[in-house]
Amino acid sequence: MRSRRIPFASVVFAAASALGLAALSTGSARVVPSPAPAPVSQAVPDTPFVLTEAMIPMRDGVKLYTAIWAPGNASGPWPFLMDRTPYSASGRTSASINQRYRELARDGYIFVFQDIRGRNKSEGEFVMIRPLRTDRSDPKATDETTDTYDTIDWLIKNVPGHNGRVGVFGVSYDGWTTVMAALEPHPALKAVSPQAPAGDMWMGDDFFHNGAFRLTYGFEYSVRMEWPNGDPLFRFDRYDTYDWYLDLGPLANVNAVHFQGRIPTWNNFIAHPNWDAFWRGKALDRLVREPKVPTLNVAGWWDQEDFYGPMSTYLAYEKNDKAGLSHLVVGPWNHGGWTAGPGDKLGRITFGSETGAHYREKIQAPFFAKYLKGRETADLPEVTTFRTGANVWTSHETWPPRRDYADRSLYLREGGRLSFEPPAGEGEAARDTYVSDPAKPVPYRPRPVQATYHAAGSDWGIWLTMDQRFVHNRPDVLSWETEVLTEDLTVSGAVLARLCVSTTGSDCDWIVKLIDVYPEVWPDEPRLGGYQLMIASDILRARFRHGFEKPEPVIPDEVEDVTVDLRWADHTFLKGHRIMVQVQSTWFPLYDRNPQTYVDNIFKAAASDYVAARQTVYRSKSRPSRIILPVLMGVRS
Ligand code: PG9
Repeated sequence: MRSRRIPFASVVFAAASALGLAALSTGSARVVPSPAPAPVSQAVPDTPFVLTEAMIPMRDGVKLYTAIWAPGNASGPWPFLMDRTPYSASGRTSASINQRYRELARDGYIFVFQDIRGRNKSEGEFVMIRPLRTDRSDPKATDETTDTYDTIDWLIKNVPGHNGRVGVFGVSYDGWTTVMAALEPHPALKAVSPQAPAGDMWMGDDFFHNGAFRLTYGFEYSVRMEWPNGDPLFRFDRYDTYDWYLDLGPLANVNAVHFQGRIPTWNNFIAHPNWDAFWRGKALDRLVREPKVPTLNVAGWWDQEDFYGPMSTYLAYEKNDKAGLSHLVVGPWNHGGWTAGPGDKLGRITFGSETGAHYREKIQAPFFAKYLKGRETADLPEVTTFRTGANVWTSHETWPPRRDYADRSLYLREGGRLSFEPPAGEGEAARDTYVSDPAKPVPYRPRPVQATYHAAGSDWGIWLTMDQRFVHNRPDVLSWETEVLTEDLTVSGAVLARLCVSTTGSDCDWIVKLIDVYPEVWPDEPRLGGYQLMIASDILRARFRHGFEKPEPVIPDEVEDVTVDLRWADHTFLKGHRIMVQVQSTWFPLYDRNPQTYVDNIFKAAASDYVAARQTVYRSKSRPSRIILPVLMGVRS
């Protein structure tokens, strides 16, 4: 291995304590005004990074390709910052490191990028979200935890110019490897930042949500990662993949027509349709016990891939975080949206400040500087969220916040109304119905639905912020909305839908969307007049309504309470806006179509199993349906 050492006048970046700004409100939440735009100084010259490449041996002899980029214009010692990835550790340049990691690069780190086992230039076999090794007595047994340990050990012993401290960070898959790195940390590992880690692929991240299969992502991602020796992107012969997936027919056709059993991850979907040991053994919130090193968990409110992962991992750490090592930051971002660009908007929605730049300069850089460089920086709040709608950064003592918030039920009412007053009526009139037809599923985003990784671009990254009017008033989408709000209403914490429902089928999906409806006249941006912005949304596959490990058929026409977990939000519905709830039973092709006839394994359903069903949502005094919102007390419509 070669390396270079050249003296360098360390650029000391003065980390302002933006997070310590004076609080505007009392209680457990501290609301700070959004900082002035463009906080990042562009005046600091780039650091010339020098590359060293190494094949680092693991305990079983497998060698992993590692790119080590050290500052070439100064003497250290520097800490290491490592990203372990399945997406290629090579191909970076000094310029691209300065661009992507500007705030960190000018602080001075040795950046390390490693191809995980079986990917790109590394040896060994790739296993999608590799489970922990089972035989702990075998000194040669490996997993991502041991691979990180062995890599850190090698770096510390072989790379000159370091200060003995290592940080690990990464987004999504790399966020997952970051959590694994900290499970059994090497003594030199001093800080980690798991960002959008894929936490539980069955419960709420890329491949399933609450047991409903994420068809587009499950199909397209597993081809990209596992197609044998071929073109990594599936060649759809339709631009609108809504048509392509509909024409595909039952899921069994994927292997019959396209994969022929050659994609291991697809075969695992078929073999493990329920929340079994296969999925639970990989779920981060079941693997982590307590944070062992300072941890900065990062999530985006409109993350189209892994929102559940970072939130549930943080909550799992919190159960045993006696030393206060773990922190959470949630911003108005899509998947990885905080890593690049100003973050002042997403799709059509604007945030009034550069939230991504703020995160990188005021939160991430001081976090690593504190634990890897020993620099005095302002204390990081336990939880920092960007409160959407109000567009302010807020800090909390806990997540979900407790003090100052109370759960309030917003009831589905007659005439499409939504109200904090429960319904009084009974009988035939106190229900709404629609027909859910798997032959004509509701699109999840306006068509054409481009392939996730389409070379000419795709709206995949912004779909969660898209105007929901494109399905409003469809006969198979129900909507209820409040009057115009006369005061701001802030919700902060966990959001749940408790629906009282029935279906004529023996299985179905319930999809619930909590929506902020903008005023009709929106002078700054007229196209936002009446905009329907999703704040929280999710799906429940009814077979799992009594538990995720064991599916059960639905009894046709039996009325039951079902809970759709809409996860979390921190949002102010501003005065002049309305709150809307939409309910539907297909969300295609994001989710596969539920046949609506119970079969043991939907991956094996026949075309004849797919039937239309009449769905009923009750909203009577004895059978209320409601959304439970954690409302900031003293402020309600
Ligand atoms: N969301 C991607 C992913 C993570 C983990 C497993 C499968 C997919 C990613 O962006 O890495």
